[in-house]
Amino acid sequence: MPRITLVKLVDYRKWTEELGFDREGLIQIKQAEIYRWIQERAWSMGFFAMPLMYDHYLILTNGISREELIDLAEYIEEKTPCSIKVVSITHKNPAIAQLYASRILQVSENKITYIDGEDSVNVIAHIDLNDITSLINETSIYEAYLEVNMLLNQLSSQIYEQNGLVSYLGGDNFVAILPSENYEKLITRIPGCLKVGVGVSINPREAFKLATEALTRIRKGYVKTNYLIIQSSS
Ligand SMILES: Nc1nc2c(ncn2[C@@H]2O[C@H](COP(=O)(O)OP(=O)(O)O)[C@@H](O)[C@H]2O)c(=O)[nH]1
Ligand SMILES: [Mg+2]
Repeated sequence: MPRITLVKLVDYRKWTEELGFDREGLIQIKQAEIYRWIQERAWSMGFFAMPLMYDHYLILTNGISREELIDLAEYIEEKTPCSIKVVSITHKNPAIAQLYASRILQVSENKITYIDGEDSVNVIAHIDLNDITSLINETSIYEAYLEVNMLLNQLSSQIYEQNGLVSYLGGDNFVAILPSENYEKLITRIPGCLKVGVGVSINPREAFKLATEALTRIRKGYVKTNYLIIQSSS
């Protein structure tokens, strides 16, 4: 099962309001910095952070110990203008894990909640739209951006209904965190205009690497389908 860690920046709104009206550029700069720090630390530990709303982050943290979670939380808190609350939990369905984590963030007084579980496989899909470059050349950058937004909307709703989570990576690339069981059927239902590289590993960073490798193989035409799954050999 994947382990997700949800990080909430507490009193973020209060911090934004204290900046006065001439603030939006400063907020954007701070958000980019916070995301960078969280991703840098998460990636160096073999994890991957998905920004959700920028005052909440979802980090794939399979294998993190209670002590490592405390260290990570202390590091993030040092780097943010507000205090934080974190919840770390496993569930075979990432969508359910984040539901539990969201409730716990709401009701618990604890700064750090670590729930023991079975940290097993992560199933990560690196998803890419076919030929965005031609679409940009034939229409315009803004119309291509609208298309990517529409697809992100459709895909994230479809995958959430099947217990997975999707986030935007930039360009025409998305990442999906899929359920650790029966994910093959879900993958085959993804629209044919998308290429879906899937990596399966205990380690989130390794799963992402395999997903990107699978996507590259599809791009190069090594497979006839719009998806490819690569399992970790270790
Ligand atoms: N975040 C991320 N973006 C990528 C990656 N590969 C490509 N892109 C983005 O996608 C754009 C289009 O690249 P690609 O999908 O290969 O070309 P296409 O065949 O014309 O869709 C690039 O300009 C990047 O912005 C990747 O691995 N990660
Ligand atoms: Mg593409």
